Amino acid sequence: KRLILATRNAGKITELHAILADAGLDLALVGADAYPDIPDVKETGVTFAENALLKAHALAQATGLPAIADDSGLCVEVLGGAPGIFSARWSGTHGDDQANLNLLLAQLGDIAAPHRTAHFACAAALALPDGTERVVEGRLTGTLRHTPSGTNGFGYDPILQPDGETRTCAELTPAEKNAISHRGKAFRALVPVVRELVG
Ligand code: ITT
Repeated sequence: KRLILATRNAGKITELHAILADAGLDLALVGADAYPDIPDVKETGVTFAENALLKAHALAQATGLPAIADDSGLCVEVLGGAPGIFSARWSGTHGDDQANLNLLLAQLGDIAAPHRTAHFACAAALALPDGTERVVEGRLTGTLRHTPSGTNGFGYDPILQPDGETRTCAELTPAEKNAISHRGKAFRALVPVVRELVG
């Protein structure tokens, strides 16, 4: 039995394989890259959950297989929740992690630590070809550093220091990050749902 991973983000794919490997699902995970002819999904939703469902449904419909998708981002309190669902294209170029991070740091300027609170959010969606859908969410709260630190992970990891940590997400090992991350929490919560609905 196969399960489609409806994402083309390499950082997410690496983390999802690790998170789901521990779940003991008897399913072969097939990346969306195995279906290059399926066009990119327009993320027209206004929430992480809506966009995750759009991506999961698109791949489930196109492949006839169950699909899971991740929509995620960084929500900064002092910016009213931005970049939020626009995290991947904050600088204008989709997927340019370095430019996105630099722009965000510039926007925060020298705002002091107590006002640099933020959280990563992840919506994990499952869609079946018959239209059945489920979505669960996870969060990781922390503080944004003034300068990036660490080389692990992706996206905004070098600037988010999780609450209770002295290191940024990019200084944690992949296993340490997955144990506490928004993505780890969301997909661990989705696993029993996948087991029930897909097998
Ligand atoms: P897919 O739609 O193909 O899954 P995407 O990169 O377009 O890939 P999103 O729209 O969900 O996915 O954008 C997620 C962005 O949020 C991502 O590019 C990062 O900038 C940020 N982000 C999400 N999770 C993160 C994490 O664990 N660590 C750091 N940044 C993260």
